[in-house]
Amino acid sequence: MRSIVGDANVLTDPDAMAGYLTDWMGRYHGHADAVIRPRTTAEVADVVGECAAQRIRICVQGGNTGLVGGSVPPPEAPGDDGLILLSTARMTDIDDVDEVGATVGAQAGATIAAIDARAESVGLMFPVDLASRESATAGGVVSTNAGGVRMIRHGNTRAQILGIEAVRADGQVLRRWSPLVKDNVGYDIPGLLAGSEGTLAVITGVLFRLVTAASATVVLVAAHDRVDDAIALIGQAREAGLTVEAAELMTQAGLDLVHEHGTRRPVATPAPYYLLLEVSGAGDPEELVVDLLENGTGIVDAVLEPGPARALWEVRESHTESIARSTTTPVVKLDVSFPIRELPAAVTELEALPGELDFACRPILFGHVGDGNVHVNLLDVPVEHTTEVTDRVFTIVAGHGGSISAEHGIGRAKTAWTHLGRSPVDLAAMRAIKDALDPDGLLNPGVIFG
Ligand code: 2HG
Ligand code: ZN
Repeated sequence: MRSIVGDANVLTDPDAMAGYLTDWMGRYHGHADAVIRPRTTAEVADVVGECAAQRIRICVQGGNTGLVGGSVPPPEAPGDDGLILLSTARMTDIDDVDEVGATVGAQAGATIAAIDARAESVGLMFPVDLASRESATAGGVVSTNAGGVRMIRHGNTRAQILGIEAVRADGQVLRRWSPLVKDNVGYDIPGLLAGSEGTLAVITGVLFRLVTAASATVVLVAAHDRVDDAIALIGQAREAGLTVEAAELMTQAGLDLVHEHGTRRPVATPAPYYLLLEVSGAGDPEELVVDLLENGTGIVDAVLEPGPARALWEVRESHTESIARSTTTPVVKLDVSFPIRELPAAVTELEALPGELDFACRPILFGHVGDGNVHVNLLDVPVEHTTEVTDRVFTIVAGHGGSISAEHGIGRAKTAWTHLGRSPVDLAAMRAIKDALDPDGLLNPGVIFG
């Protein structure tokens, strides 16, 4: 490994490796024999080829901001073969933007913020955005098929991929790198690698499509007594002729928590539910928004600001960190989704859940509600009750025809529950793909399949 990436990029000292072997929440901890930091695709290919020859397992890590343990290696188990952590931290190159085709190529370790800044420098926008933008990477958002706050407008990460470069488990480089938006020659391998969580190949580069940002946006936060009214405002905005750029639900409990950690309250009147909407529209969207707020059902208070309205977004985006700082035990974080029509009943059931448990815990619900996505965060859950509480949430999810993973993936956290979302035949097809592309099971062992 030292001869491939250089001495300085093979870490074996426990202190130097520590940050790579745990996630930032401190929930997942693993073991690796070394952390390897390649700079180029050729180096990744040599590293993976060497690992294949020696049957050494590989855990791939980008920004390590995933929330299901997918980028942290498994704990050491007796009899295990060797395992390296392959970090893409040094693979940060971003190509010049193709302004005519509206595409940009990036190495796997380039951050979302850096790719977006490159797009912005020519008046375009990277269509995936999320609170962890300064750390999350191209390879990471593709591996997890990240959703984020712009999904309602531009689709998930899979929808932004035109080409991909990845190193297969045997060390061969697979490069499908074409700006063609219509190109149906056989299987959609870039689409398959999106959401594969490092289990099928090591993504080294991605060719993304870019979009034109809305010329003027308005951000509003509306306080509601009823969750169904909050959700209905999204449809009312569309009916008013506005384009919905983002739609996020928050609750009083979430706002209280972020306020305790220094974020200002968006409106003066407290209410159980808040909807943050970012909208655009031809002409003057602000006029339409004023009408919307006057006519919207059940609005008890509201505020609006011209985009980007970072202070309003800060209220929403500081949830994850405030939760991490406040919980007394590792937070139980369950990223789930529901059909839109089921959302009001599902949110009510999720909020009632702590009252049915024989231990105390604090629920904080928020998320990309326009996509049916709710981030269920349960704070202070005694560690021994993690599985029980997860089961209870997933029972509610299954009861409403939802998904146990909306956008974070399966990682190590949800492997025991994939049967709730996929049939045995479907799971067997996934297993067959895994076995075909990684027959020795060297890539991200323990992720998705357990
Ligand atoms: C977000 O939407 C992320 O901010 C994190 O997906 C969600 O912390 C969470 O549960
Ligand atoms: Zn999210």
